[in-house]
Amino acid sequence: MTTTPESGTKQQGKTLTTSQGAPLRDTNHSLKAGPRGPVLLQDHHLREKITHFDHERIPERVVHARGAGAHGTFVGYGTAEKLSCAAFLADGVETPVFVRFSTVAGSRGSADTVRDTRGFATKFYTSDGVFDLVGNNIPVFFIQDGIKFPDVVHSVKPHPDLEIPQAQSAHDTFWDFVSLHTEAQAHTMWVMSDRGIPRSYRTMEGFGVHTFRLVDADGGTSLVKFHWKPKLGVHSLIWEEALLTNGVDPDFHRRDLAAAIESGAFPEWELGIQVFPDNEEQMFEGIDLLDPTKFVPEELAPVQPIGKMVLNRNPTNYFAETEQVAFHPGHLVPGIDVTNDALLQVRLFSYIDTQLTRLGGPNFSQIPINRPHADVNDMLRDGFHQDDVHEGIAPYHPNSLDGGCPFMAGAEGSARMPFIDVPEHIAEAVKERRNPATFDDHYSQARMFYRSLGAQERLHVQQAYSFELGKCASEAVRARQLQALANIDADLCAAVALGLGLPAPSADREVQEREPSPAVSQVGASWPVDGRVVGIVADHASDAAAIETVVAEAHRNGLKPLLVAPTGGTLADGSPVDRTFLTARSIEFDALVVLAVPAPAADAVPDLDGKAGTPSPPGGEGLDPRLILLLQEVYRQAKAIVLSGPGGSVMAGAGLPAESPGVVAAEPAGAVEAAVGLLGTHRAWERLARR
Ligand code: HDD
Repeated sequence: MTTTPESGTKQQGKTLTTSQGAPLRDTNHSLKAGPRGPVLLQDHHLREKITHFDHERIPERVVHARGAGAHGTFVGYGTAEKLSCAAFLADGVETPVFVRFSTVAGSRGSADTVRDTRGFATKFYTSDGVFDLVGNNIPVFFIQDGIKFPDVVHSVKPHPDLEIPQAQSAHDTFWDFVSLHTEAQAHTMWVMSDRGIPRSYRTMEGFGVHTFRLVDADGGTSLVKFHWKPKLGVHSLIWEEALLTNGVDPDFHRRDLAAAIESGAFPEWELGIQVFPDNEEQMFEGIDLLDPTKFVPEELAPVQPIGKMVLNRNPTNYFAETEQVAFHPGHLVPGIDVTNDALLQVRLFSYIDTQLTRLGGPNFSQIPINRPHADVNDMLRDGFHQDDVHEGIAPYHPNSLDGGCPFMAGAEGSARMPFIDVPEHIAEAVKERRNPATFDDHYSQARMFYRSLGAQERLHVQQAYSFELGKCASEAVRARQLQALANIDADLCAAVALGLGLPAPSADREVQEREPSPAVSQVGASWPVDGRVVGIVADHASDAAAIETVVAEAHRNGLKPLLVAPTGGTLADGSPVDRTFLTARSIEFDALVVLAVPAPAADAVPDLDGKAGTPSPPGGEGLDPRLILLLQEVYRQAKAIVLSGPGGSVMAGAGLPAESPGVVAAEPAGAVEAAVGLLGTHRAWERLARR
């Protein structure tokens, strides 16, 4: 990782100065009247240092405050050329990008693996200016109209009296809102599914959510929905992992993204579009394309790939890049336009407005991370934090004094292709505050999504609702949400009601049946394993050749090996121990290869995290209790376990069945191959189904 103390900075080998460049001799003592004080007001360096520090923080984002960013490249396939004249979508065109992933509800210092929607915002620095695709990892949104955004956000944020709970939806105000404002039910269903706790930013799909409009070179238009498809497939944590991770490594997603890039396992996504005719109805198969609480199943409109994004460089400075990056759904380029989706239209106002407070004025697009790579010749002037030294005397149009410049795109003298607002016929309309009738169905897609999941995933949804509602104090809120679940699926409602100890209500309305969409399930497919983490349990007596072989094979297969041993130090092959039994925890590993069965150390240092208190199952007396805990957790989390050499006997000692899906025996030479075979499906799903 780049954050080692040894890593260099531009200041290495340089002399410390004030912000004005004056060299300094001492930054450890303030200027005083004698060694015992008082401190003198004239100490400019002291005042500058403290004043700057006092103003180091800027307001965090009102939503999506916690995030991680990365640089990369997007390459167009040219497959969208017929539909859009956007230059960056043309065949082989390479465009630099910066991506910021985020959670929505939590503050900047909250944990990564809470149950929440994730942001997936991409800035394309195209030759025609910046295009921002500001999406989420869930294809539907809570609300249909942006005017409700403050309401939904206030409901999920901590209660205003004590600012509790942080980064959680499991509390009364959130469920009060979503049970009253039932258009939020579909999005909530996705968040209660495994999608709400991703394994990694690298294993998330991304969605533009809204319907956008593509414009071709002749002005022809089509409606599209944008999708990011991860090379590694969609993969989530299970709830136990998410909870443990919040405590063990709150930076889990940040670290995973940075470590993958650092190690060369560059995260990749394909950008794809679902295409619909741009007609007056703006409907597709009974789905209103302007309703952002609905998605169009891939089975009805396939996702057609139009380009590939690779993230290959970590930020150099978190604040300068990840914190100061400013996205805006209105940052569009010729060839891509918005639709009348009322959620999108309100966003067009909100994003620029919020930057004025967050980044301190109207010139935030001059901050390096926000600067377009295309030529900027605007007539915007002055304001706080103005970095440009504009020349000329006529920042107005038309002018004759600055040679009539800058020219209008498309006019004589300008080579640039203009952004054309699509001429759209607005039907004769009455000014009013209401939605079309097609927005009234709040349940059919929640039901369809739930019924499209695998049995294990449905169980997780039941558990998530039971947990979240179980944390609500108000019985009226719990009962009202149960009514919404009754309209979605009677079995789901019954399972949650059972957990809450409340009666399960019957549906109080007819809900339209929709065909299931198997594409939304994570169960069943197999994916590449790049950058996945394999823990190798060994001890100081383990065979050097076996360790060497497993580590080398892991690297060869693009996995990240971590050597786990009872204590630190160096193993027989000369490799340093990466994790001791004290510092290792199941959540860090996607698979475990057990090469040794270390006995409890007689002189073990008293174990501060209570791991030593794990009871030994019958037959496990000879095993280190911390290894038993590790195995039990990895087993419960349905991760691959490969038993090799002396490691073969360890399952019984940990009270676990040796014969189980996802548990295999292999020689050291074949151990990693066995793990890779199991890792492709992300989990031993059958093991979860057994419980
Ligand atoms: Fe938003 C940030 C995604 C609706 C108002 N939003 C923000 C970010 C993402 C999204 C990924 C973080 C960007 C970053 O990393 O800096 N937001 C969405 C999606 C939505 C959506 C996918 C619906 C489909 N948002 C939405 C509405 C409003 C906002 C309806 C307001 C009416 N969103 C904001 C904001 C934020 C923001 C307050 C906070 C920080 C920022 O913009 O720059 O303006």
